[in-house]
Amino acid sequence: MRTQVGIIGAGPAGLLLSHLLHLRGISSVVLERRSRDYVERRVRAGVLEQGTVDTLVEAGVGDRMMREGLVHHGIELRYGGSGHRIPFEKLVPGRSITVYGQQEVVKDLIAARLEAGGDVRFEVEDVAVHSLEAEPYLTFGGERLDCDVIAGCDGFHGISRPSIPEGELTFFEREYPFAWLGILARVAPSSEELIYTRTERGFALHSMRSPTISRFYLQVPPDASLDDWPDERIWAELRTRLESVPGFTLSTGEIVEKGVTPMRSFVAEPMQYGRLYLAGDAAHIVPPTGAKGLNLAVADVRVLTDALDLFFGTGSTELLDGYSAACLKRVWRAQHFSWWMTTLLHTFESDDAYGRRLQLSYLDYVTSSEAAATTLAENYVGMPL
Ligand code: RFL
Ligand code: PHB
Repeated sequence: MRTQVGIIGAGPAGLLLSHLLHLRGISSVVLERRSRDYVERRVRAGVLEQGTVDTLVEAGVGDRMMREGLVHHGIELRYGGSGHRIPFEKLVPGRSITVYGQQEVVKDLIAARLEAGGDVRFEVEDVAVHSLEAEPYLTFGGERLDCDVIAGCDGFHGISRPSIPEGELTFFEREYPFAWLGILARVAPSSEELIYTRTERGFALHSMRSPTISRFYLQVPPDASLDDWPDERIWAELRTRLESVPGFTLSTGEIVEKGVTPMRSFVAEPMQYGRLYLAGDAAHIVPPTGAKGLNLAVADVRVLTDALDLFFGTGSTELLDGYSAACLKRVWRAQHFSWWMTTLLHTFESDDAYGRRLQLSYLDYVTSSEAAATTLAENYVGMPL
């Protein structure tokens, strides 16, 4: 078997890359370890930057998102007994975010790939990469796929990054002493916009998926087990943290999904080796507080598509050679923003009284100074692509 680009992973990065390449007349095969049903049900991100929305619309896969996505023009920061709105329409005019589940993006992309006759293979076993320096190929389940280029879009736990010889990559990493417990519930959102809450008991986030489905996250200890979090305890804790301002009542409902996510910052540099190019979570991870992971994956894929287009069109490797450097500028901005939002809003056990005062001082600054609020707003809606 032969294709131009062998893509490992059918997450947002791999699927979007395959679709964008198809639009430029470049062939690809996507190899995914899990089943189609599994990847379409995996509940993850929900906030799409303007640039992500524009990319999906331009690629012709944005129709359902435009119908069902919720456009938001602000978020609330809640702490110290009051709520403060960060108004995007005033601070970053013309830019907004769209709340639309990552698994809906994945469903739309899979449908578009299959409709166009794309080759997306699910439940593929033992994917391995070979001969990365010269004529690369992939093997899987006893088969061999020759290609010109391999795209490692297989997420943080994939095989692409670890296949790069030791010493070729530098890793930058930070772990956080907490995790997020996330739930999806059949209940109308109690707020029109997202609420990021800092309390002395920890962080809480009120998000949503639709007018009838809400999404919530709680800061929990890093080793938290779902067994310790029956539904009643989750609602009680969400109530305590989110009902920290007068007049706000949290509506509760049936919990339909629960999960615990560790929090990590990670970057591998460079994001390429020989003919292998890493994109999305395979190359970098951010804690979800800044809502940047999916958006970074989309930005990487845009850069890679242009580079591959030039390569297959003219034979020039100029853009491919600069792929990692081009992506890492945006990656590091998002790394800083995500780290900053995380340290601003979570409680750290190691925090002394001094550390807490610093946090509250910065929250006061961000919610009272237009300059500081604009910094938050322009990063949150996404720096221009
Ligand atoms: P993915 O989505 O992890 O997809 C990788 C795919 O590769 C497959 N795979 C393999 N396939 C073949 N062979 C192997 N050996 C393989 N190993 C792995 C996997 O099965 C999978 O299908 O990576 P991708 O495409 O780079 O996309 C990245 C995003 O998924 C991720 O950054 C976001 O979900 C992060 N994230 C958020 N990002 C946002 O932009 N906004 C948000 O609001 C947001 N919230 C979140 C998040 C992530 C979360 N979790 C659970 C990590 C909230 C949470 C709770
Ligand atoms: C989500 O809706 O899943 C979500 C929203 C904002 C975040 C993280 C996750 O910062």
